[in-house]
Amino acid sequence: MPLVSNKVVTIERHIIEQQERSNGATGDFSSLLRDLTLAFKIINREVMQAGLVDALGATGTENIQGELVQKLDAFADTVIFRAMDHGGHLCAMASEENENILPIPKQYRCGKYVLLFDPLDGSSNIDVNVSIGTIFSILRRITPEDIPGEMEDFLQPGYKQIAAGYTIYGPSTMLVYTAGRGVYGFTYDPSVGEFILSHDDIRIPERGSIYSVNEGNYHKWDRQMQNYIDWAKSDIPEEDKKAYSLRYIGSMVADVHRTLLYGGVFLYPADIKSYKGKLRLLYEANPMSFVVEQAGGAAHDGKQRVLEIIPEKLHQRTPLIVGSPKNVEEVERFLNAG
Ligand code: FBP
Repeated sequence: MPLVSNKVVTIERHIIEQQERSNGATGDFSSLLRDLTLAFKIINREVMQAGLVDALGATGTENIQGELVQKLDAFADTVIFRAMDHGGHLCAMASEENENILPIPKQYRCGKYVLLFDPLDGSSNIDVNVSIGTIFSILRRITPEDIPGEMEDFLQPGYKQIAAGYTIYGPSTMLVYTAGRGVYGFTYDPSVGEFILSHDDIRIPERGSIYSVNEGNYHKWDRQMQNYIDWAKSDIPEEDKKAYSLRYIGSMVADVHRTLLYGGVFLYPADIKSYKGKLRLLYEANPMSFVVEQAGGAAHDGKQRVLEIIPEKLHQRTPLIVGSPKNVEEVERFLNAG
């Protein structure tokens, strides 16, 4: 089988090359990402054999979101923490599964970055073998160095992210990341245990004909959002518009990954039940918005650019409209119509 890329580049090599291009890089950041990649490989191994080992189902405990914690979610949460707590790069971490920020154990040095992560996104799909993923976001701390990280290090607007991305555990396992200079995709080759560059400098199509939303919530949306969805799925000859196709996996990582490659729009709007939307700003919306914007796309909450939202709480939620610039514009047009 011929190779897609004319050069075999591992993610570690790619990160170092990117760092070499950025002035003043210390290698600290590349080894941080290297440690994170190891965690993804361990989680991947567990996900791939989940049906064979006792990794499916729930732990019986509830997380801060009021959701039943899935065994694989708890496993991924622990693996990431353990892979990242002793490298000396981080001063604290925060995860969807934990109410408070996670301090670095006292025996380890505190570094200049904070890591936010959703250990396993799409948890409702874990037991039915549908694509799921891990999402991460990295910020530079704003509190003085060498002391434990604090809440304010996490409550920074999304445009301050220095890197973000996700790993999708699907038919193949891929890691997609940005460090603010474009978006790159790496496919995991278990036979050599490496993430290899397979999608160089990903650019989202300007416009797509796919919309992705849980239409089961239609009757909980406001009129403007209903109008957009009615328009999206209509043939309108006078506008030379064909009906868009609906695709919804129910794992944001997978739905946004498809949107990144095929174009279109993914939406999780606010509704009368969740008036702030469902998705979490800091470790779901911000990292995915940074990736999509870096690929030429757009991400809004219906009023403003997601990456400009000033966070107030660690687990705050936000409505999300993310995808091709032309499609996000269309949604905004309907939302701003009287
Ligand atoms: P978690 O699985 O990490 O809690 O994420 C939330 C999520 O599963 C997203 O991945 C997905 O887009 C959304 O919730 C699905 O929600 P719904 O079932 O309401 O459509």
